[in-house]
Amino acid sequence: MILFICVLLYLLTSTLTSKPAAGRLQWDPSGYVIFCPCMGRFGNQADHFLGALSFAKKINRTLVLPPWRTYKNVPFNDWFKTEPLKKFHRVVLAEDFMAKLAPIHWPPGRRSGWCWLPSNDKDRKCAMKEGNPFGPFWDGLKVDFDDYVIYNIGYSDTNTWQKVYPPAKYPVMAFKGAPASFPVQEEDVALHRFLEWSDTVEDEALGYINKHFPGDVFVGIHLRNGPDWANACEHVGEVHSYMSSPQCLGYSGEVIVTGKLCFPPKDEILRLLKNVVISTKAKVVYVATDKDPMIDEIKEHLKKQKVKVFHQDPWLPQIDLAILGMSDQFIGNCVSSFTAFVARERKAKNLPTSFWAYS
Ligand code: GFB
Repeated sequence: MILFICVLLYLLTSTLTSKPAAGRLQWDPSGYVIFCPCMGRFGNQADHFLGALSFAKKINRTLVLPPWRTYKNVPFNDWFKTEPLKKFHRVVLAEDFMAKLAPIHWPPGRRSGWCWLPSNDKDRKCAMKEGNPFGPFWDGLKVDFDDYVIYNIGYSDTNTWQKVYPPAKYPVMAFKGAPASFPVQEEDVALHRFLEWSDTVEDEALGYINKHFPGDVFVGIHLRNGPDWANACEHVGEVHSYMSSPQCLGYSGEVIVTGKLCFPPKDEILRLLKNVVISTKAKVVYVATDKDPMIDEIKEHLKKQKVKVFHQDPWLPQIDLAILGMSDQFIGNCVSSFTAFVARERKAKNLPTSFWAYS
């Protein structure tokens, strides 16, 4: 009898002190999508992320939120909140997935890497971890692959994905790259409203604004003018779509991408900026750039308008992005996905954006 009471008491107290079910991660029988954001830098990765989010929703699998990739893996929630994404679809942080779910449901020995390869490719091997950033990305999550799945289905053909790869047989789709196209598809642009900056990024951006120009109307500009960009713009030629150009030229590809749109000349930058400063009655210009902030030229050209010009080289490019997103008017580079990130965020908040050499 005493033993029975002791067991009963133990069971009762352990139930009362255990964590609530809501805090535990439950395995999703509908399966998971995880991918390496391995193409390009942050702007490219963000485009791909939105496409992957849309894909995961369409095939009804939980999206594992991958770390962003710089020279290292940066946990997704260092830069973005996870809760707003859950209003759109089921998501779980990669670090939680690996720590709590993978050891039981996707253990070593049962991990396949997924690669798209053309059907006529004779050497059909999926080199999931070959090269940088592929190897370091998966190493960061402590994932090795035992096998691979080669597919040849387009990401928009979601019915086929569900039919061919049922979750009971394929619980985790671990893609070598994002299951999405670049740039982000037109219908997925609006998903950006679920991407909200983490408190760390937002506080730092607001902290800068409040310290340097609190309450002032300000124009944010993005000058993408480093040597890699100059080089990329040399290849524009006579194309109808180049990198993120659909964000201003549209997705139908009717208009040609000009060299000026890609690498706007300084006189165009000064001309448009002056017009915008005058029309918005801005007191401040905030310059974000990867190379030349044109501070002296801007100050000289806007002498009469008496604007103050600010530029920092923040330790995180995301601080520039967040500040640009908060500006009263933003002017960016139509071909750059760094600009595209800001433009999408502003569209979601109903804030205006203009592009250099585009009217
Ligand atoms: O973001 P992203 O993919 O945009 O890559 P693009 C550009 C990177 O350059 C950013 C830095 O992620 C930043 O690290 N950068 C560019 C900036 N502009 C700024 C800025 O205003 N402020 C700060 N702080 N950093 C593509 C690349 O870049 O350009 C491709 O993703 C390729 O890999 C292509 O290099 C030519 O779409 O502009």
